[in-house]
Amino acid sequence: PKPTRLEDYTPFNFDLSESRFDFRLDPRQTTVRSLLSLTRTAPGPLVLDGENIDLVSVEIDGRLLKRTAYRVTQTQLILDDVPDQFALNITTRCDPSANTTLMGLYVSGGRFCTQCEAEGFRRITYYPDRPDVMSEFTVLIDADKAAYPTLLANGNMIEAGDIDGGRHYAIWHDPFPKPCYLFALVAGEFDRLDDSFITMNGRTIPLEIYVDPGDAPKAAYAMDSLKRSMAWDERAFGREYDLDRFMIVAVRDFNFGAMENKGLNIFNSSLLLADAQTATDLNFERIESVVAHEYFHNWTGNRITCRDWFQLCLKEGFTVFRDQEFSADQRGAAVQRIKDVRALRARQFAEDNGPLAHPVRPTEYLKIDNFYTATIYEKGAELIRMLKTWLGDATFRKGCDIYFDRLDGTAATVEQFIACFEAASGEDMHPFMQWYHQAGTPRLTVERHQTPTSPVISQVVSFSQMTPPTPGQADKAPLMIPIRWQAIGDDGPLMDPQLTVMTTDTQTVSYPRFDVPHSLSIMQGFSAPAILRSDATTEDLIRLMGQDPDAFNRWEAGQTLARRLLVDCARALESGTMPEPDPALGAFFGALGKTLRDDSFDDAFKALVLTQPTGMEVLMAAAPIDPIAVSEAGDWLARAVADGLRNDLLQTYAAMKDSGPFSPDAASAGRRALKGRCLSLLAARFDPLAASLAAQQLDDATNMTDEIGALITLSRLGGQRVESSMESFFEKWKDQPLVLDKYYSVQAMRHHADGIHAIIRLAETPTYERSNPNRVRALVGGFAMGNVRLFHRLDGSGYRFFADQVLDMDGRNPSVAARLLGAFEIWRKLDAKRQQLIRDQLDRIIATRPSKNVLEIAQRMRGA
Ligand code: HT7
Ligand code: ZN
Repeated sequence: PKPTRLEDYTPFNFDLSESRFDFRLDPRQTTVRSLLSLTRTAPGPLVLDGENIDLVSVEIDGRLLKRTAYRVTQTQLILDDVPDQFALNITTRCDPSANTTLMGLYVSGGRFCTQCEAEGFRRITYYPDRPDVMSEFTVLIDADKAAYPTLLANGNMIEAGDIDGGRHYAIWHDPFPKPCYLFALVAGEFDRLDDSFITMNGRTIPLEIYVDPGDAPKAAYAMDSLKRSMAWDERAFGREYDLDRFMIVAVRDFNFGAMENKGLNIFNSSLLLADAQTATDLNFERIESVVAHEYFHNWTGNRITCRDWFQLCLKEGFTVFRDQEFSADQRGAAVQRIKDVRALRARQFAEDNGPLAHPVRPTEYLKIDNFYTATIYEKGAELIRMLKTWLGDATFRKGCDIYFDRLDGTAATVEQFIACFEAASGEDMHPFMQWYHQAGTPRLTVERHQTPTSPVISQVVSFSQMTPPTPGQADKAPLMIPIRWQAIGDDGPLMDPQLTVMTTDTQTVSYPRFDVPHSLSIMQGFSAPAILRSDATTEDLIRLMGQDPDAFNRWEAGQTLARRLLVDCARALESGTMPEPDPALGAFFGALGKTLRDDSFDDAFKALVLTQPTGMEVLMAAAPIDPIAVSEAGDWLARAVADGLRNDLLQTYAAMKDSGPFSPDAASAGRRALKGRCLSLLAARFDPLAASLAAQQLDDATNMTDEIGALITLSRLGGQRVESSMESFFEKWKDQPLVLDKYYSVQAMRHHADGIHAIIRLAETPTYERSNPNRVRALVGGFAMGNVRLFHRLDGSGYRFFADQVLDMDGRNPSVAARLLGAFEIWRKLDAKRQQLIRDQLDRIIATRPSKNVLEIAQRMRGA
C-alpha cells in the first residue's frame, strides 16, 4: 500500500460552502441523500472519498447523471467533467448493522451512532473526507419513532415532526462550518440527564447527557465535570461556549475514549458513567479529564481545526495540555504532574524508544488511525508545556489569545500555531520546531564540578544532551530544552530556582559556592520530556527526598533511587543471583517513612511516593533483559519496603480505613489511594495480616475502589479465598458491563496455575463479547500489559494466544486490532529468546495479509 505524505499536501480544488444530508435510518439499509454546493477553486476533476457504500445515483443541478459520467473505485467517486459552480446530489446506501469496524455509521445496543474521525465519514457517503474542507451542515434524520424516539445531530434542532408509517424526523443545523470528521448522528432510546450552564456573557446553555435507560444517575459526575470544565475554560483561556446547547451521548461499543463532535460529543460509556458502587476513583478521575478534554476541543480542534492529519498534535497535544492543566487545578498540581509523568514514561517513552517511534508531527502514514499515539497526545502536550515554561505564563497566554483570534474558523498548521507565540514573545521560535520534527527521547546528562576561578570559587553544572537514533532518523540535532533547577541544602533551598534554556549539545552554568553540603534538583516539575542521567549520589537523593521544595522532584528523587535498586536487582535475578543487601535501602526506608508520617503532605502524594517506578521504566533502563526478572525485582523491592515500614504501613492503613460516606473528591480519593498502597505493600511480604485485612475490606467495601483493590490483593496472595471471591464478584456484577470489564481484566492479570489455558477459557465464556472493544481490551490488553509471567512465558504460549486474538479482532475491527498489537512494541528490549518468539509472531501476522492498520504496525515493529 502507498503511504500518504505531508510533502504531497495540496488544497481541495472546490469550495464546499453548504452540505445537506437526509438520512433515512434503517439498521440494515440506511439511505443517505446529500446535497452539496460546490464552487471550483482550482482545475481538475472532483474526487470524493467513499468506502463500503453502495452508490445509487448522482445528480448535478437536478439532472441525473448517466453511469458513464463518473467513475467509482473501491475508495473514490470521480467526476471528470463538472461545471465551476453547481449543486451535487448523491444517494448512497449502507448497512449499519453489519458495520463491525465501529467507524462511520453503526449500531451499538440497538442504537445508531457515528464515529467519523479520522476517516469514517467516507463510510457514510461520498464526500471530501479531509479536515481542511469546512462546510455548514444541515442534517435531516428520518427514523421509526417507536424504536428510535431520540434523533440527534450537531448544532441546533430547527424542526421536528411525525411522518406516515410510524416514522418521525428531526432537522439539525450547525451554523459553524466544520470538517466532516466532526459530524455526528445518534438515534435510539435514551434516558436524559439535564442541567444548564450560564456563560461569562450571561447565555444559558442547556446541557444534556443521553444514556441507556436507567443509567441517568451514573452521569451526574460527568455533568458536574462538564460544568466545571466550561467555567475553567472561561477563566483560564477566556473561551466561551458557542452553540445554543451541548449534548453528550454514552455508547458501549466504541473504538476510543470519546469524540469531540461539534455540540454532540460521543463517549465510550466507560468514560462517562460512574457511581460509588461500580466505578473506582481512577474511573472518576478519568471521566473528569476526558469530559474536559472533549469539551476543550470545541476551541482547540473544532473552531480551529487541522489543515491535514499530519497536524494532529495541533489539536490533540494542545487539548491534552489543557485537560492536564484543568485536572491540576481541580486536584492539585504536584499530584497531577506526577501522574502525568508516570503515564508519559510508561507509554510515550516506551514508544519513543522502540520500533514505533515517530515525530510529534509525522511525515507519512499508511493508516492515520495508527497515529493516535502517546507521542502525538502526551509528548505533544509536553511541547506546549515547554513553551509555557520557556515564555512564562503571561506571554504564553498572550500567544494563545493571538492563536484563537487569528486562526478562528480555519484549518491550521503547527507553523501557524508557533507563529502566534513568536508574535507574542518576539523570540525566534525556529529552534523549538525541532521538537516537532525529531523522534526519540533526549538523554540529558548532568555533571557537577568545582572550578577555582578568581577571585571566588564557584560551582559549575554542565548539561549535555544526546538523542539516540530512531527508525528512519539516524542523526539527531540538539533540541531546545528548558531546565528548571535549584541547589538544595539540608535545611532547604540555597538559591532561587533557575531556568536554563539549552540550545546546543552542551552547556555549562556556574552558580555560587555554598559552605554547606548541597544537592542539585534538576528538571523541577519535569520541565522537559527527557531522560535525566545525573551524577546524584544516594546522599543527594535522600537530601532531595526530604528538602526539595519542588514536590515533583521530591517524589522523583525517591523514584530515581528505587529505579537504581530495581535495575540492579533485576540484573542480579536474571543472572541467577540474589541481590546483595543494598546499603542505600536503610536510608531510603527512613526517607519514605518520614514522608508517610509528615502531615504536611496530602495522602495522594504519599500514595505516589510509595508507588514504584513502572515495570516499563525498569525494563527500558535495564534492557535487554528477562521481563520476569524485572517483575520479580518489583516484588523484591515492595517486600523490602514493607519489611522496613511494616508498622508505619499498618498504622496508616488503620488511620485511612474508615473514610466515611463515599465522595469522589480528590482528598477522599487520596485517602483511598494511600490505604490501597499500604495494603498492597503489606501483601507483598505475604503478611498473613494482609490477607485478613484484604478479606475484611472486600466484605466491608461500600465502593468499587476498595472492593477491586481488595480483590486484586487477594488474587496476588493466592490461596483458597481467591476463586470464591472471583466467583462472587462475577455473580454480583454480571449485569453491569463496565464492572464485568473489570472482572475480565483482574482475571487476565492473575498468575493462573494452568497458565494460558485459564485465559483461553475466559475468552470462551458466554459473557466475553468479542465484538466489544472494552471487553477485548480488558481481557487481551490486560493480559498482554499486566500479566508479565504468563504473557512472557518461554514456551511462547502467551505471545501466540495474543497474536491469535489480534488477528481475530482484525477481521472485525482493524483499528482496535492494530492498537492492541502495540503491546509487542517492547520486543527489542527483551532477552534474545523472547525476541525470537515475538519476531515469529509478527512474521506470522504479516503473512496472513492482515488489514492495512495491522500491517502497518506489524511491519514497522518488525523493522528492517
Ligand atoms: N479526537 C478523538 C479521536 C478519536 C478517534 C480516532 C481514531 C479512531 C476512533 C476515534 N475516536 C475518537 C478523541 C480525542 O482525542 O478526543
Ligand atoms: Zn483529543
